[in-house]
Formats: sequence, structure tokens, C-alpha cells
Amino acid sequence: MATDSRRIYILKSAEPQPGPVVYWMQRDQRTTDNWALLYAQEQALAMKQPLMVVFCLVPGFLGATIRQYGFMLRGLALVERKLAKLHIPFNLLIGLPQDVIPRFLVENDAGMLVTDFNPVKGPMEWRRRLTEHIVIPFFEVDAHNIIPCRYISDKQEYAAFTLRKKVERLLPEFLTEFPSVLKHPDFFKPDVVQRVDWNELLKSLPVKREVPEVDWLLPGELEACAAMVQFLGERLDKYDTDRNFPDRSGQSNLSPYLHFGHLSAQRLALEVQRSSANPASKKAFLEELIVRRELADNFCLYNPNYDRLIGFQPWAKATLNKHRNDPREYGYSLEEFEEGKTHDPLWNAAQHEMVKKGKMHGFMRMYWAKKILEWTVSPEEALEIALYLNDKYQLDGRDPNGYAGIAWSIGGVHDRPWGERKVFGMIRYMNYQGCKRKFNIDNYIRNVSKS
Ligand code: FAD
Ligand code: FO1
Repeated sequence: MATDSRRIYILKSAEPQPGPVVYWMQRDQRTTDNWALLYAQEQALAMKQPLMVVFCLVPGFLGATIRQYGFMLRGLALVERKLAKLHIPFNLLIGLPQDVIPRFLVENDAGMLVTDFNPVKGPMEWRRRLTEHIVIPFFEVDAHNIIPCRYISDKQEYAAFTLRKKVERLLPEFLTEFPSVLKHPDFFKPDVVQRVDWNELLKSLPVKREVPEVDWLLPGELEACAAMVQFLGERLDKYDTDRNFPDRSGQSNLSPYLHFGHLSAQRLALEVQRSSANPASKKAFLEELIVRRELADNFCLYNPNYDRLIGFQPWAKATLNKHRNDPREYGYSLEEFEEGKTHDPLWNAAQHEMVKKGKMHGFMRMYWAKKILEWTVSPEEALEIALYLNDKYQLDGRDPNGYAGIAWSIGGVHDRPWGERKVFGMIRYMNYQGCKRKFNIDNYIRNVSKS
């Protein structure tokens, strides 16, 4: 089964040349259920060439700390081992892709370059700069979205309901099973079969180390699969009733695996569809996993200002500007937010959950971001603080879901205008009383302090 051509986007057209096919693994860091790896192998087999995988380690990527790099590198160590068994060498390069990949391609006489899809600004820039330094064909394969992001829509979608119609129409064509990666024939043994010294790398990597690694979630595609099976067996059934209650463990906890690509969303959706769990929960989960998540990629792909006020809808910019000088009842600095030292014990608990666990409950993320808008002097400062803290502490940070989630909370992206009020204008409002009516706040605060 060949990879659906609608997943493939030509980054650089050129005549294929003899030589190995190189898959630059970037966002989808797994060997199974990975359309970019499968396409690269199809091409290599068709041209009777070896297949090589390369990963570019970029220290200091968007302020990431040892918490995220540790999770990622431990996952890549497993990728290296699994690829070796498939006779597909894995190479780790350190530096910016546009600086280190061209040399790697020349050293290995590569004939074609394949990478996966990533709408985040930095990685998009890496791809663009790389096309200026290579002369071989360069393809991008969307291995992250079930329905390829560039195919499902050619513009920024206004809200979930506009994208949902397209998802419902196209899902049957794209939510299909995967072929397996084959053991690659030894057309010739590439002499570069580097063994990465992962422990040395983890020790010496020049990244910030004040945010410790987490221990409640183990990295890598095998652990991701085990976590998926555990969620399907134990928690999917009550997802529609429990997912929005921070004092219950109703979420899947799979976002770190989806963010680093250890788990394919398409695999997860297939297994949810096959599950015998309560249909309302399956529907609710697939809505989040497919419509909400793929809407976030659409937002980042078509809106380069996804993390700035100018990227929001005109009604939202107008209403936030109109209320820019409203008096703020409370005001906190980045340090006070970061240390969870506001007057609100619920907000502080959400902050502590994120700092300690590396994953804040989904419902609390909305409340958390909206209160930052309420307690800062401007929407610009609110955005800056929310993005900084989210990307520094969340294991699943630096992700389109985060940029879309923060833009929704502070800038009404993918939302509609609500009743006008101080500071928020017509941006949807949330408050402590609303949370109190919805769930047991004391239980949530107690659970966080115990974790
Ligand atoms: P589950 O409820 O089990 O959902 C399963 C999957 O569906 C998630 O992993 C995710 O891929 C997708 N999903 C669920 N809710 C959303 C949503 N609202 N938007 C997009 N996709 C969704 N998600 C991140 O991955 N990284 C972030 O940095 C991030 N920051 C956020 C910041 C704010 C202010 C808000 C409001 C939301 C943010 N989200 C982020 C989206 C959502 O909160 C998380 O994806 C979810 O809580 C992850 O936990 P889970 O996998 O256990 O979720
Ligand atoms: N992608 C890379 O290709 N190289 C990196 O060194 C790298 C570091 C990194 C650190 C934290 C993090 O959350 C993501 C990181 N990514 C890296 C990108 C990641 O794989 C995703 O592509 C993006 O965050 C978009 O979701």
C-alpha cells in the first residue's frame, strides 16, 4: 500500500539522484505508524537504495529544558535500537538543520530527502532554509494529522465547526490501517552506523536544568503504546463524563507522546474506534483528538502570528483594545505567577501541578490562561507570560495545541464573542465560582499538593 499522495508536499523539486534516501525525523519520533518513514522506505526500495534516518538535536529549542529534552532523547534511543534491527541506520546530528544536514547528505551521497510535517514557526524556517542548501528532491509527509493538514483546508479555519464538516467527510478515506516498515535490504552497508552515547549526551547537553525530568510517565513508543492500552482499558469509558473534572483522572495523559510523536494519533483513533467503550466517550475523545488537535495545526500553518495579539480575529483585537485600560483588581509579575503566589488557591494549584508534574489538567489550562489575562496589565503581557510558562514546564509544550489553546483562552481564537465585561471585553470569561459549581476544588488542590 503506497503512501497517499495527498500526504506528500514537495519542498524542493529536483531530479532524483542515485544514492540513499534520507528521512530527517523531526516531529514524528517513532518507527511504527509513521507515514514519513514508510514513504521514505517506499522510495528507497523502488530505487534499490539504502534508507537512513537522521535527527537534528537543536539545543535550546524554544526554551526547552532537560524535562523535555530528557523525555525526547530517551524516546530517540529506542528509535535508534528499533531502526538498527530493521537495518536502517539512525544518525544524530547536533545543530541547526540548515547547517548540519547538507553536509550529512553530501557525505552520504544522498539521492533524496524526506521529512515529516510541522507547522511550528522554527521548524518551518528550518525546512525553508534547508531547501536553499540542497540540490536533491525534498519531500514533506504529514505523519502527524490523520487528514493531511495542507489537504483538508487551504486557509485558516474560523472554528471547530467549520473544520468538523470536512473531517467528517474525509475521515473514512484517511483513518486507515498502516503497513509495517520492512527490514531494509542491504543494497550496500552504509559505513555510518553511529551508536549514539545517549547517557553522555543527556549529561553534557547545554540546556537549562532547573526544571527536572518527570518520573510518572516513561518516554518512547513502547511506553506510549502501553499507556494507550491502559487508557483504552481503564479510562476511555468514562471520558465524556470525567474529562472536564480536574479532581478526577479522566484524561488520557497521552499528549506528551502525541507531542513528541512517540504515538501516532491515527493509531490512537483506530484503536478508539475499535474499542467497546461507551459510544459517547469515544465520540467525545475523537472530537478532541481529531477536530481540536488538527484545528490547532491548521491555525499554526496558516497564521504565522499564532502566538501574537495581531494574529487574533478583528473582533477580539477590538474588544481587548477597548478594555486595555480597565482597572485590574489584581496584578502579578512573572515571578509571582511562576511561583504560584497569587491570591487564588485554585490558580496556584494549577500552576504547581504544571511545575511539578509537567502536565496541567486540560480544564484548568483554560482557567489558568484566562486569569493571566485578568491579572496582567495588557493582553500582550498575558500572552507572553502564558506562552513562556506553558513552554517551560509542560511536557507537551511548544506544540500547536498549546498555541491554539492560549490563543483561544486569551484571544478568543476558534471561539465567539460573549457578554462584554471589564478587562475581558467579549472574550469568554471563567471564574472561581464557575469552577466551584462544576467540581470539587478542595479535592483538586489536595491531589496536587500530594503529587
Ligand atoms: P485528553 O483529554 O486525553 O485528549 C486527548 C488528545 O486530544 C490530547 O492529547 C490532544 O492531542 C487532543 N486535545 C485534547 N484537548 C485539546 C484541545 N483543547 N486542543 C487541541 N487538542 C486537544 N495541548 C498540548 O498538547 N500542548 C500544550 O502545550 C497545550 N497547552 C494548552 C494551553 C491552554 C491554555 C489550553 C486551553 C489548552 C492547551 N492544550 C495543550 C490542549 C489540551 O488542554 C491538552 O491537549 C490536553 O489537556 C492534553 O492532555 P491529555 O492528552 O490527557 O488530553
Ligand atoms: N525537534 C527537533 O527536530 N530537534 C530538537 O532538538 C527538538 C527539541 C525539542 C525540545 C522540546 C520540545 O517540546 C520539542 C522539541 N522538538 C525538537 C520539536 C518537536 O519535536 C516538535 O516538532 C515541535 O515542538 C512541534 O510540535
